[in-house]
Amino acid sequence: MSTDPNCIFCKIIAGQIPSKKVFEDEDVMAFHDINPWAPVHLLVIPKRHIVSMESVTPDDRALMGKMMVLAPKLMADAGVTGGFRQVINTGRDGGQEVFHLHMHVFGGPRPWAKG
Ligand code: IU
Repeated sequence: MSTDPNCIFCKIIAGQIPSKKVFEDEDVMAFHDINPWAPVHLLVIPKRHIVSMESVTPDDRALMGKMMVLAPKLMADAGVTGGFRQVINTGRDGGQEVFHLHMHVFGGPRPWAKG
């Protein structure tokens, strides 16, 4: 499993930095965003250090599918009933600030937006 010792999300996965974890298996982890933009704001990340969607290859299809399909379960577990939004920011122009691939999952009553 490739990790980056300087990556904050790799440190979260390793438990070196605490997080409010809601899910973990051998491939992925999900936790509450530290600065939520929505009533329920989760991040779903691969455990392997992947910098961004620009680094994803066809070999990552199953991993990306797992992350996508996890969202409805996590939202249901969080009590979100009115729908949700999944967002992946990629690169500087895509608004990516943490360079370990992550999928935002936003749920809860609107209005809300990235602040
Ligand atoms: P972005 O897609 O790279 O812009 O989003 C990064 C998110 O990671 C952002 O919403 C931060 O609040 C969040 N985050 C976090 O949850 N915990 C951290 O230690 C750090 C960032 I650094």
